[in-house]
Amino acid sequence: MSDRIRSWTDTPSVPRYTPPPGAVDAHCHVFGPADRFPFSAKAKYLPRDAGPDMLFALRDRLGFARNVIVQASCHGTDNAATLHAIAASDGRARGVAVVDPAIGEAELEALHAGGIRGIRFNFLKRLVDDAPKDRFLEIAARLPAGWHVVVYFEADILAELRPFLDAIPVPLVIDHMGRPDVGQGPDGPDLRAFRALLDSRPDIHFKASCPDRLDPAGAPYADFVAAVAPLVADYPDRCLWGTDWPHPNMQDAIPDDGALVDVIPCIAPSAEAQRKLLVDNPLRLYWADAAPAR
Ligand code: 0GY
Repeated sequence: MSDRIRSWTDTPSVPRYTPPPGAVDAHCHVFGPADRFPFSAKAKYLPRDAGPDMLFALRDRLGFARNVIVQASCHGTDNAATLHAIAASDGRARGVAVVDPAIGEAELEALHAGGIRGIRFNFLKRLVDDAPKDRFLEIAARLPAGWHVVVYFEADILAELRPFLDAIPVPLVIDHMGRPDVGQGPDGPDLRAFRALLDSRPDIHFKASCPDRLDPAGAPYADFVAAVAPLVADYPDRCLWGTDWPHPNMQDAIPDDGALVDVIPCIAPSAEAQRKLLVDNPLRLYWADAAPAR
């Protein structure tokens, strides 16, 4: 058997919580299949195949309608696996690409036609060798209309990143709220700094996601809920949610996707907050041109 890593469970529980019609899992990935879509020579981890059939089966099991597929770092800047999954989704997936900042206009247009609506800048040193801020700013300035930038960073570099983030001329989506230490509580320094970022401009969204990465105590993720629920309450039109399936690099603490879904009503208690988090906000960012039926 392959020694490539498996970071997901094949037997997630069915959640007790039922998402509203049209709900979007706005942060997930596909891996391969590697015989068709080889991993990058610079990949920092080599996962087993987790292709679109598996993703869409999970989507249905968890009660979601759509996916936003984020290009995983193990595929580098070759977005073919992500585009393949979007093409297989029957209009129910869109995506976020990772591109070489030197990418040409025709390639960007081809990504748009393939369902891509944003690009991701990854600042995690364990995932990427290089995050050239000056070149990122250049490409951010020439994205197709309606696109945004997704940024992945950890809380300890937020202050250093602020001038860069402030200079990005398109809307931002911050992965996993910039990975705050949720053990500090909702008023701890990490979330205070993150709120200051949100308050600095109105076009920053965040993914209220990844209790499994942020709360080592595990389900029901009490520290995560205590820290994140106030953020969702205070910024109801700026939050997204995602499973993060197939949970890259989580092979030592594989989460139960059903338990992750059951966190949603704890961070977004009302039906209105859930609809914004799961339907209205992601549709505005990813399906603005399509106005899909709920
Ligand atoms: C995530 C997290 C991780 C990995 C990637 O692109 C990736 O490989 O995003 C991680 O290891 O923290 O949220 O998808």
